[in-house]
Amino acid sequence: MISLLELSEKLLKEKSAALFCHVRPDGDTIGSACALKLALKSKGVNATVFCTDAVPEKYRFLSEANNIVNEYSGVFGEFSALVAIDNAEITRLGDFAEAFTKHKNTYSIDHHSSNTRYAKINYIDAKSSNAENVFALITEMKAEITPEIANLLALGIMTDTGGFRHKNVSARTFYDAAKLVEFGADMHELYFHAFTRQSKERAKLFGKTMTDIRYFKEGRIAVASVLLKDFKSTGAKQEETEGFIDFVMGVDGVEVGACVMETETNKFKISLRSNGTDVNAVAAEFGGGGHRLASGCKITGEYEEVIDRLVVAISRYLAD
Ligand SMILES: [Mn+2]
Repeated sequence: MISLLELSEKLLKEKSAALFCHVRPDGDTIGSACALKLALKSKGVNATVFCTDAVPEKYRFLSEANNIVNEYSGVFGEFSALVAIDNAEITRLGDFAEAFTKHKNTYSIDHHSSNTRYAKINYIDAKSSNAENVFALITEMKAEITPEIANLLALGIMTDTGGFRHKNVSARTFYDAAKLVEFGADMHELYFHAFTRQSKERAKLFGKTMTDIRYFKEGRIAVASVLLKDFKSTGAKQEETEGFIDFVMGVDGVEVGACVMETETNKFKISLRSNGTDVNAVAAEFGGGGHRLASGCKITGEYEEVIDRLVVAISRYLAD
């Protein structure tokens, strides 16, 4: 793998860079891409952030998040470099994946251990968030860490660690967070927007979903389901299910939690969490992936059949 120093030197020699968030963007991909954009611009590299999907409402309090481009009719050949940020697989770039594949100078900066090394230059370090990788990179670039950049990076760390609650949190995570506070990150404001505030519609969907959690294997597996009809009856949006899975993991006795979301009729996007069981392996059985304790996949089929297949797969990896 390329070193941080080499990566920094190479990027700073670029004339311009298109940075790509992943589909259904989260705080980490948005925060780390926008932070890198600002740092590159401060060093004379023209940069723009792209994302196939719209930025969720809750991240729009960060002004830079509103500059992310969702649709582009131009040719990416205009950019000397294309950089994927927090994308474990090329398909995570959505509509921009094809342009990325065709470009001759591509980078990937990511923290997923499952990263498929689809770019020409890959910098993959399995930290708790990709924002920590970008923080290290910006520091290496000797770009000024403004309060705005600090806020964007802190958002990435905060959201990918579930508010410093996930098992991926280490002392290193807090060192980085502490440094970002020194650079001006406002943890209270970030936490409020990322985790506390919600729409009335989301509050309603949350209540309904948690009332109907299904338990399997003596309660060791918990499945929260959000079906199309639930979105319809509450008015909540799909992006608003973020955080549901963390609540499920707090139920006594639960070792593996799943949030099964119907995205189109009979198409389900599944988020998996565990406190030890290898859910990366479970997700891989359905063509998905992620981390050992947090992963995801997609399964197509009738709802009950999907639940059956999922529970059978999880059960195989549960400890005896
Ligand atoms: Mn991430």
